[in-house]
Amino acid sequence: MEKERSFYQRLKEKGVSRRDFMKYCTALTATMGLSSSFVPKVAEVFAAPAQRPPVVWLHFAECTGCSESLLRSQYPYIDELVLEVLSVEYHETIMAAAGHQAEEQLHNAIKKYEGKFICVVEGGVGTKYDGGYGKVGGRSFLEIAKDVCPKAAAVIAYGTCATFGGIQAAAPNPGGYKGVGEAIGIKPLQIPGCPPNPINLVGTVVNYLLLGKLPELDDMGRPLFAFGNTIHDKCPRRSHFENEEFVEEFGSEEAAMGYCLSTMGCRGPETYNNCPTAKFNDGTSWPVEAGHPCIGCSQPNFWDTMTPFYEEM
Ligand code: FSX
Ligand code: SF4
Ligand code: F3S
Repeated sequence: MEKERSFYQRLKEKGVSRRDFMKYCTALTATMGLSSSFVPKVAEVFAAPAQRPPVVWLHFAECTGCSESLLRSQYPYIDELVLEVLSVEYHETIMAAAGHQAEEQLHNAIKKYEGKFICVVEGGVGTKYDGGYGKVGGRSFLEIAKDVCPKAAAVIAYGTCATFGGIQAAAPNPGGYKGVGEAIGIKPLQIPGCPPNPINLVGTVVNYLLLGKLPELDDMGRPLFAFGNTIHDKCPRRSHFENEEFVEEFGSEEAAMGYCLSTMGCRGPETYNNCPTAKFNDGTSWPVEAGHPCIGCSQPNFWDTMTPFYEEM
């Protein structure tokens, strides 16, 4: 009770009402595919966490957009998520330590929590030339991944770079970049998207804390609650697609009327993700709603298979 009261007090100080927070929990519960009777339980995971799993967050080859998207998820505020729900032991972007001190923190965390920590991987892993195309602290991404991932209780590949290799794996891919699973021969839970939607990571973690297990996955290791449908399945422009009402030019009247973007290169029919329902920035909008075709950012090898983006397939 006391824990809970102080949680709501802290939220209030940040300008988040209890009602706003419950709204977030309702959206999160729906995204996770759970019935609304779970909303109070989901809220409790944040307000009075029973356990705080240690997390080691690795950065390999990427743009850091994945961390950025998480840092911009308004509820729960990142510090609440990081400090209250998870115990983040190592994360290069947000940790205060640098250099040798940071390296030491990584080694200590792995030793202390061996077999117990969640390893979140962001970024692709170079496999050619002994991983020579990317290093942190003198060790290649490949070496770090091989050392850290097998010691984790669970590995979450977050973002298209970590899941499928991403931009650095695009042709001609001189560094032999791959997703972390393929690079070191493991099967991580995969949350693709460039960037991925933070609600899908939060949903996965809350599922784990609430139900004591990871969510149900498809054959690529993606949570079904987020990747069970295509963009096209749930697209609000879908009726225009069926009526063959297409946008022929950006900025046109048809674009403003919300016509289908298939003619502008939309890859929604081939892309599995929950953007139409989860949306970004606290449910404000998502690419197709904002008038831009889906570029297929959560699909394997989309830089090679979905380009040129603005041409109809
Ligand atoms: Fe990749 Fe994440 Fe795209 Fe960027 O770090 S999925 S390039 S949004 O940031 O890995
Ligand atoms: Fe499908 Fe894209 Fe058209 Fe939406 S805009 S209906 S996802 S083709
Ligand atoms: Fe990516 Fe398409 Fe969603 S481009 S963010 S999967 S709408």
